[in-house]
Amino acid sequence: MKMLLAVFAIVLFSSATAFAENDRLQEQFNKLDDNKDNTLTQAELRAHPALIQYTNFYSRGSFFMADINKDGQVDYKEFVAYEEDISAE
Ligand SMILES: [Ca+2]
Ligand SMILES: [Ca+2]
Repeated sequence: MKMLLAVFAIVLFSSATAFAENDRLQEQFNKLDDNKDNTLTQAELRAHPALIQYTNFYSRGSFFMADINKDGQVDYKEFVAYEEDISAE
């Protein structure tokens, strides 16, 4: 029974962290998206150097790597995919 409780606690804890992580990314994305069109441009990223220094977008050329469909903008899906890909290392 103790074992079961421990497993349950771990499952609860990890889903809570995953949720918090998504929340954090969404918040970051919203702050960077100045014109609220749900996509990030290079200009928007450049306008927030203090914010992006804690993301994977800080390095040069990262914008082009994140822009999977090469439309010149990073949408939320691309943003999350890029952030999670690199921080999962
Ligand atoms: Ca935008
Ligand atoms: Ca794109």
